[in-house]
Amino acid sequence: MRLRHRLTALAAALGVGLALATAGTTAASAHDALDSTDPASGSTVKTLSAVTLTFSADPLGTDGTAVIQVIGPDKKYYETACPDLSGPVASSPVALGAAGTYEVLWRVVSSDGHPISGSSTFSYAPDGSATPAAAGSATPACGPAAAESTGTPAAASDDTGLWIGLGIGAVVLVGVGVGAWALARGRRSDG
Ligand SMILES: [Cu+2]
Repeated sequence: MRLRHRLTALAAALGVGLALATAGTTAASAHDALDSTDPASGSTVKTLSAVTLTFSADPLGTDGTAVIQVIGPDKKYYETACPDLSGPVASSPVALGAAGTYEVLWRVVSSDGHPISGSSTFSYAPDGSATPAAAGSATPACGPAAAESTGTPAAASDDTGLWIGLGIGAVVLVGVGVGAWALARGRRSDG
């Protein structure tokens, strides 16, 4: 009898913990996702007039919340304006400089109201001298100077909700488990 009570309490505690962890996962997955980038991450282009990001839903607002920065091999900024948002597409004009590896940093407000961000790289290999190299700018044309321009994938912040959910679930699981154990122990000493 007593053992069955304890097992029932333990099963209930596990259920509550799992339910909370699952709730956290569901909330996190409501963020919009980046479906594609142009240029594609890791690709090489000969010419480029814009960087375009396509999301799984429409990002919110145009009032400075959407940022795309394009950083050249010389660490200068080569985007020439903030992105235009059109449905799920955010597109920024660029004028690239020297050949080399360029990093794209982006941040938008997901349609669920949460900021999401990420980065990718592409290579620029212009064909001869057909396109004059732009000078770039020491300061970004769009958004604040990037503290995250060292290549740290900001996309990791997408998972914050998931980890908070799992953390809360684990804490509750332990708490309820300890409570159930104490309760079962109390009953045992009563009997
Ligand atoms: Cu979200």
